[in-house]
Amino acid sequence: MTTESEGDRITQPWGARTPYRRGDVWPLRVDMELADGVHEADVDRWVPSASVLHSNGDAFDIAVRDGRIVGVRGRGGDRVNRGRLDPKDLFGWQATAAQDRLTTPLIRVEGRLRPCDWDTAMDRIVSRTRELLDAHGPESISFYTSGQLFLEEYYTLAVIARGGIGTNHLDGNTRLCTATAAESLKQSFGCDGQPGSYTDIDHADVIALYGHNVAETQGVLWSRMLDRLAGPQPPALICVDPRPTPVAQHATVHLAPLPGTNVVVMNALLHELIANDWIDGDYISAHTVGFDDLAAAVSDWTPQRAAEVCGIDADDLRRAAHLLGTAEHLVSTVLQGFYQSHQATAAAVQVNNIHLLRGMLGRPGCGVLQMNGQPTAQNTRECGADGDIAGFRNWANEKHIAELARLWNVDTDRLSHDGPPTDAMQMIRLAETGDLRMLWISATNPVVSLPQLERIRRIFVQDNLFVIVQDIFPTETTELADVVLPAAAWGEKTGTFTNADRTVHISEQAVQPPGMAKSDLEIFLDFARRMDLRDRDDAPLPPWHDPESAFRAWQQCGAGRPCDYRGISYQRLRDGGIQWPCPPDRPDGTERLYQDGRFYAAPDYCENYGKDLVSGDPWDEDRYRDFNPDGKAMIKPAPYQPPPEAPSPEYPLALITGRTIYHFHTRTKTGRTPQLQQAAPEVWVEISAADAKAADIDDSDLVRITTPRGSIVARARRTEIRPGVIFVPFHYGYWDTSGNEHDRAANELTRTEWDPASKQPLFKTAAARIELTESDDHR
Ligand SMILES: Nc1nc2c(c(=O)[nH]1)N[C@H]1C(S)=C(S)[C@@H](COP(=O)(O)OP(=O)(O)OC[C@H]3O[C@@H](n4cnc5c(=O)[nH]c(N)nc54)[C@H](O)[C@@H]3O)O[C@H]1N2
Ligand SMILES: Nc1nc2c(c(=O)[nH]1)N[C@H]1C(S)=C(S)[C@@H](COP(=O)(O)OP(=O)(O)OC[C@H]3O[C@@H](n4cnc5c(=O)[nH]c(N)nc54)[C@H](O)[C@@H]3O)O[C@H]1N2
Ligand SMILES: [Mo]
Repeated sequence: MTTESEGDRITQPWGARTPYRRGDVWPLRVDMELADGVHEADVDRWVPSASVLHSNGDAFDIAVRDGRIVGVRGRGGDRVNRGRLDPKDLFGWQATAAQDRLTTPLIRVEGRLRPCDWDTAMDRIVSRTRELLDAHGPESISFYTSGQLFLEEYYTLAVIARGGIGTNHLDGNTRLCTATAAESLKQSFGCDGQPGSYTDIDHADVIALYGHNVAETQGVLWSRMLDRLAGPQPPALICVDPRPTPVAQHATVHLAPLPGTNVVVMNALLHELIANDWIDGDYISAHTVGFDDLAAAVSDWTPQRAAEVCGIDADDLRRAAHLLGTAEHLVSTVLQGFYQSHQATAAAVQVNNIHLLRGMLGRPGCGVLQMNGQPTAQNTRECGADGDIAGFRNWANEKHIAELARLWNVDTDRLSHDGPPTDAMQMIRLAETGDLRMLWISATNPVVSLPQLERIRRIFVQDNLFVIVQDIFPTETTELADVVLPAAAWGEKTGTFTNADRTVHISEQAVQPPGMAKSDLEIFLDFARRMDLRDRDDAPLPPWHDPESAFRAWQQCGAGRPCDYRGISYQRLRDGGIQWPCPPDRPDGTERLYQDGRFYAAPDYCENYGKDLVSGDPWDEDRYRDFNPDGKAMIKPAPYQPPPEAPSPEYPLALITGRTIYHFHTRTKTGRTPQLQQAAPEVWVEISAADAKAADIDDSDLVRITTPRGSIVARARRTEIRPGVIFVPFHYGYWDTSGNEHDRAANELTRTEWDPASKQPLFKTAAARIELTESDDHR
């Protein structure tokens, strides 16, 4: 075992290599970071937890000394990270102790936010909720939550919103994040739930990454890949990304398509698999429906034709297809370069199709990871705190609705289900039109993260919209709120959450929250009690009172569903992560789904009845039963459609947005972490040498970037990005932690536009122009 203390993990984000060979167990490497002057022996207590700064689920213990968090140490025994930590894991814990935490509730009085006590803030919320329920009914009330709370908190909120208040307007920022992951899994396999496992990396001979910069966004998973690359029998890597990411730099084949043309890349790869007969006919006929339609749909997509549309080399496409077609153990990962780009669900489903055509599922080394991004996004989805309903149930299946009503002991008609649960983009639209009058935001910062910010600000300040924001810091969004509620952060509360490969971890309270801050669970339960929400027998709804009792209620809700947690307990989680499904007769959990070629797709069991991938029109039960009576995996093709906003003479560049390894989202935590903030203090724009030259721009010049929605100023950074494309990280809001304002938020530029099937916004498809700017005054 190597123990890595510090080193320079800012310049060496992935640490030292521990090479291993195919089929071996990934070696241990325990990483640790402690506050200056603190040694391992000085630590009073180690409290089990996992990272909340990405979806990887890196497990570690929090070091506590004198009632304060003083560091973290990776858990060598955990299946996910085998002790490793990435830079945000190593340093990010410092943020919760920042001086400017929210410590009291705030209410708006004569235009200004003023501190108050909990009774005053909650009374204001409860009286407004009651007024709105009386005057306009439950559909005037909405909740916009997160992918960063705990399972217990989402389940509680779902019961309150859907079973207590009776509104259909509950979604998470997971809509911006993994709505397409969930939708693509439902479309192909009938239900959400990651087929693959991280251990598949240990066995793969080809790893294909589609729009996924894993090196910067799940650094420990990338370390696993780097260690395979450094060992004997390294896997081949395929990278589909317009930028020269670290993944692209290590790739055997790098395809850099024009943004918005992913479906064409995929159709050409599928064309080649079929044309060369690199498919598993037995698997296809035994376990799938829909192959003939796919074969017809891709028959014209020769590499030559696709290469012209995507602006790439046809031979590169052929080389990638050859690797995919001849792999014996293929792992694919998909993330925002597909999910936030044009034809998101359509493209993500084609990755599933490759695995179905090749029969590469449910065996070691054969897995799809339709990745998550946020640490607890999987739980938002499974608890039904997003546009799904709890336990991956089907809102259009009366029996599923009746099951939920029974579990929650409420009348079936309390659960609004005339249409699909409202998605976040539609909720914002309803707020804009005035139909929605209360928006309760928890653990998300939409005034930086939603597209077209000028519009979002305009909507949030409307007089007839009552905005509640529950956060741990003041943000661009709390600034516009009517009531602000101070929440306890990670490390200050207990709960469980599930990573991108279905591994559940526990995170226990290590220290006290500051001031009057309370956990999100306590806040939601307090609201339910003050509203006097009741079930059919007049008992309080929800009936639980703390994290563990909420967890036990959730176990009942997930019983018999894929997200079955019955074999998991807080006590067992203290020893390390466990993968669901974990029914009582399989207490060690389940490494891979679909090992037996059986899917969660039976018409009576599936999570939805499917959709048209292009228009998003939902199918009804009859159509689903016709297409897939036996609940097999579904192969669905998608025709290409050109992106909605292509470069033009006025806006000649394709603008994409995304992340850097050092920051998390709107930087409320990483901007308050000295090492991380120093590593990436300001916004920049990546531009190719050719485009920079054409616009007379040098490295680190200040430039103005303009789209039809707005403009921002950033420093130019010349890279090997594909010419015609520019990239802006979206981390920098118009505020900084000192309260200064800047002209720099990427979402001033993005469009109000979404994928019709998953309703995920297109943060990676817009046209822009760029020019030198003289102004340095906003720095
Ligand atoms: N350091 C860090 N890690 C994080 C996060 C963070 O903020 N910071 N956030 C977490 C969350 S919530 C998420 S969702 C994940 C996101 O993780 P990723 O999806 O890996 O990150 P992004 O940078 O958003 O986008 C990935 C890549 O998509 C490429 N791309 C853009 N447009 C297209 C396109 O049209 N086609 C293709 N093929 N590629 C395209 C971009 O060049 C970019 O490199 O990261 C998680 N981990
Ligand atoms: N242009 C562009 N826009 C994007 C993206 C992109 O790639 N490009 N990516 C999208 C994606 S994938 C995502 S996930 C979103 C992320 O967007 P957001 O969710 O808006 O970003 P965060 O900064 O993570 O906001 C989380 C908020 O919750 C607070 N918080 C943290 N912990 C707690 C807690 O325990 N309780 C409470 N109550 N609050 C807490 C934090 O302080 C912070 O204000 O952005 C989306 N927007
Ligand atoms: Mo995300």
